[in-house]
Amino acid sequence: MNKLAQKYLRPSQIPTKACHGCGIGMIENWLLQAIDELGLKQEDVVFGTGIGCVGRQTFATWGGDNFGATHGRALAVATGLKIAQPDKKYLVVVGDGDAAAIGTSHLIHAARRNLGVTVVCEDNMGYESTGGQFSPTTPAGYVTNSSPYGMVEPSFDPCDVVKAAGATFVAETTATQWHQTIKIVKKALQNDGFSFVHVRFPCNENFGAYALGTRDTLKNLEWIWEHTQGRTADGKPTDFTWETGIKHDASNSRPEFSKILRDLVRKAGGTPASAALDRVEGVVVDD
Ligand SMILES: Cc1ncc(C[n+]2csc(CCOP(=O)(O)OP(=O)(O)O)c2C)c(N)n1
Ligand code: SF4
Repeated sequence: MNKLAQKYLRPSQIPTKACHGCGIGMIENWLLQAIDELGLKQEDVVFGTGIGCVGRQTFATWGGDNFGATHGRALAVATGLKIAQPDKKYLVVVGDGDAAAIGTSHLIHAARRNLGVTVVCEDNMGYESTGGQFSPTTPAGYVTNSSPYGMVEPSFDPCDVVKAAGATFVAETTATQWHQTIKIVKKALQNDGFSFVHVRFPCNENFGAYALGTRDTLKNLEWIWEHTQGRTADGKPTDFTWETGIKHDASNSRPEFSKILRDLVRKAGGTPASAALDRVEGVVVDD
């Protein structure tokens, strides 16, 4: 186990049950690096997960507080937690089937409210835990288990959607961009409001096998890298290009949602946080 895993994760949850060469563990390691470089401790961060491979492989791996929920609902849970414990950092990892499809309504409204969470959408370009069906981020024309003649729908960009909804930090990166990803996650976590980080990664088992015809990790990574560069390894233009990097940075430019609610409670003469929790026996909240 590496030093960061020892420092931050639960030994009983490591190694995960992810397929060989899956990018999920690599991205989790980079999240830990970002957390570590910011000097955050286990007790400073609450780790939330959606469902699917991304959720299942990372659920309860964090050594501090964890929660999990079905698609979209991790943000509903995070909203309650942020209101109750505003000083923690909330890191929520979800799949593309969550952020770009079944959970999108929660995502849009968390962005609109500028809820103080960092959502990392780990995008393997399909519903992989359920057998490799296409999702809204599957590139047009690519074969999946449920699109044997190629994906007929145009691709959907969750970054555009959360930016339009009001997210204060939006960035896109891939599992081939280690330094960039850590830098972006650090910036995302330093925003008091809603941060969205879209990270594409290889699912060798399904997307790789169906769309690219290979389960080889390096070939899958190379395909992603080529599409960030717009060129194949032998110099030909790729069929499309993903622009990566920070897409929108208005960090700390407008009030965070739970703060608005606390201010409102004060204005109404109440006591923030305890106002929401005073009917729950045994809960003591300092604000
Ligand atoms: C609200 C809701 N709808 C449907 C499901 C069923 N479901 C579980 S995993 C999954 C696919 C997940 O795809 P994605 O979010 O892309 O994650 P991946 O498995 O690819 O990492 C679905 C549809 C669910 N858990 N919750
Ligand atoms: S099915 Fe794909 S995304 Fe899921 S654990 Fe295996 S390689 Fe990773």
